[in-house]
Amino acid sequence: MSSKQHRSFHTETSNEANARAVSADPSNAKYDLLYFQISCIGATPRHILSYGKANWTNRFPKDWKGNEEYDTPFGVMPVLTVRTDNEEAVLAESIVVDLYLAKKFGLLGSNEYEEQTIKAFYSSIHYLRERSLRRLTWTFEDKRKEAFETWITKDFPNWIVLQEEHLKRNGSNGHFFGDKITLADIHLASILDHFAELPRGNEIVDLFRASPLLWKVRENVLQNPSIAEWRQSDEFQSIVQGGKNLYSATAF
Ligand SMILES: N[C@@H](CCC(=O)N[C@@H](CS)C(=O)NCC(=O)O)C(=O)O
Repeated sequence: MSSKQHRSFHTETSNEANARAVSADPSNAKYDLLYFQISCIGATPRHILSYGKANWTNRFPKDWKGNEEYDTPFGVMPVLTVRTDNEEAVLAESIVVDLYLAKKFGLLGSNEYEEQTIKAFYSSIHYLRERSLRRLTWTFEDKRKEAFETWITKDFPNWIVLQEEHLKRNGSNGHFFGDKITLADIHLASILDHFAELPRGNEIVDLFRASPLLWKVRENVLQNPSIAEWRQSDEFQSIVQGGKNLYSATAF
């Protein structure tokens, strides 16, 4: 067994100092997002940080296995470091990072019911991606084609039809809940970036494109000027290419 230990949540700085860092007003904080140079889990926090016009940087691991992985609590990314002038704190796990940033940048609605409902949509979107990672993308090599057929004919269409009911009842306005961009809308646009990087991913994205209600959500997110600016950057393009390169290993 390795003697190396993963990063602890008990740090050299006090719990109170860590709390001050994560509670800092976003205008006084710098955000550092550690994640692979692919979209997948990184897409949502990157979109939120862009949306919020945050002072933020991407950090791509350079020496992950056996080294940088130990600077994370669970040996996985994303990991978000929040820095103020005097303090810094680290947050781990995608759901935690997404919800934390969404709260900081006003993407969880304007009352408790809106917040919990936006989180419900977020969770439904999240698990579509997470289950597809396990059962479609990284399934057994000899099962990939069969898995793809099942997902493209059943799992994705069923999910789309169900979400369309909710989108209609929200007024077909291109938002999952309410009348402005929320974490749920950003998460949908983000998982579509992930699917687009997969082999035959265009066929998956086309299913969503064929749903005007869902596609309108994506369009609303992409039309946000700060998000549009991020997506036009060379770094964004390098991430998309990174995803395509990685997932080409799962071609069938
Ligand atoms: N439960 C974690 C899972 C994160 C995860 O699996 N991240 C992958 C990349 S998508 C990772 O960092 N893998 C590195 C490794 O397994 O060595 C979360 O949701 O943040």
